[in-house]
Amino acid sequence: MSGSISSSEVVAIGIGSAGIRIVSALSRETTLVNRFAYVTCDAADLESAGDGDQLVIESPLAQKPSPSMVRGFALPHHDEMRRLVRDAKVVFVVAGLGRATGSGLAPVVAGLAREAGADAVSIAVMPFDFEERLRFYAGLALKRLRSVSNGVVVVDNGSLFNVGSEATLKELYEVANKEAVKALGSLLARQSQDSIPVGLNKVLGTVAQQGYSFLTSASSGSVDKTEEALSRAIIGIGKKAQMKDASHAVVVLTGDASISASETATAVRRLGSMFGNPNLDVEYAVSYRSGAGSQLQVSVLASGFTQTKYDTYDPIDSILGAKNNIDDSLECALVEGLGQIAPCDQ
Ligand SMILES: Nc1nc2c(ncn2[C@@H]2O[C@H](COP(=O)(O)OP(=O)(O)OP(=O)(O)O)[C@@H](O)[C@H]2O)c(=O)[nH]1
Ligand SMILES: [Mg+2]
Repeated sequence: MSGSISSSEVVAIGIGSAGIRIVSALSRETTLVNRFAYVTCDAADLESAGDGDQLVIESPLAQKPSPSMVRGFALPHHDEMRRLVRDAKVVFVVAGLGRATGSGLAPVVAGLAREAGADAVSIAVMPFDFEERLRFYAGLALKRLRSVSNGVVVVDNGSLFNVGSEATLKELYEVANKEAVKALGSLLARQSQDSIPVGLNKVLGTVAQQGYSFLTSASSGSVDKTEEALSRAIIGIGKKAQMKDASHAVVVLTGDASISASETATAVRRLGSMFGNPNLDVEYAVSYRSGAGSQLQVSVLASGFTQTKYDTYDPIDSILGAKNNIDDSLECALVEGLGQIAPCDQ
């Protein structure tokens, strides 16, 4: 990992529909990232895009492509993608996995960022539990991302609760994005009067552990708000990984100016026992927000999870194990003879 980092060299790139929505919202929240870019196969995704560079990779097909087909279409655009990461020290690559664009391109962009000398931190939004048919590609893409990135942070749509089952998908996305962006924004905050930030180097040090990191958050306004928000924030991790595998964590408390030193100390102390690892290495940060009322928001970034439920999303992997190279053999699917096919309107 790099030494001290100046903020002008931190880039966040949103890929595909989910990635673009999250990075657009993050561009209004973070004070640490100052270059943003958006990459997609679907120009409609850019309607929501914030400021920053935009790259549309046109699909020559009418049918829905697969992730490897998207990688094929993107081959002529590698130089444009390299331009997006030029001079970056750290590149955050944000994508929802399981469909074509994010699964196909997030590993390409992370790989190019690393080749260009940057630290690549990928933020992978994993499918909701009801999106079972997306699991296969999501599992493959996650493994690919892990192999090309310095660190992979999982934001698990499946661990969301507090959302009524009658909510529409759009409402679910909005809730998920608000949580993810609040958590990311509080991690990626610069020193200011109203925050004691964790600092980019500690975030990088936390995610650069073996395996995967999870980013979660929750809030509470009860009398026991620190305890309650903490346990609600991390409960979802236990559904996808072994809690005790956590080796490093960063906890950010966001609330009004009344967050006390003892609340912070409680959070730091409790986290190790909640994960079942008394040696958990915990960093913490506090962010004061006016208008937070009595609500305390807790964001937790925990790392060191070498085995996750996502390992089983690719069923072939459980059979072949290390010998499984299915996605490598489909690295880029080029649609042969496409140039010769006459368009239908002739
Ligand atoms: N949290 C969150 N998840 C989303 C959002 N949009 C999509 N997802 C999830 O992200 C995963 C990938 O979906 P998309 O981002 O729509 O897919 P894409 O990368 O644009 O791929 P294609 O449109 O098929 O080319 C799925 O599991 C979606 O449920 C969003 O705004 N927020
Ligand atoms: Mg899309």
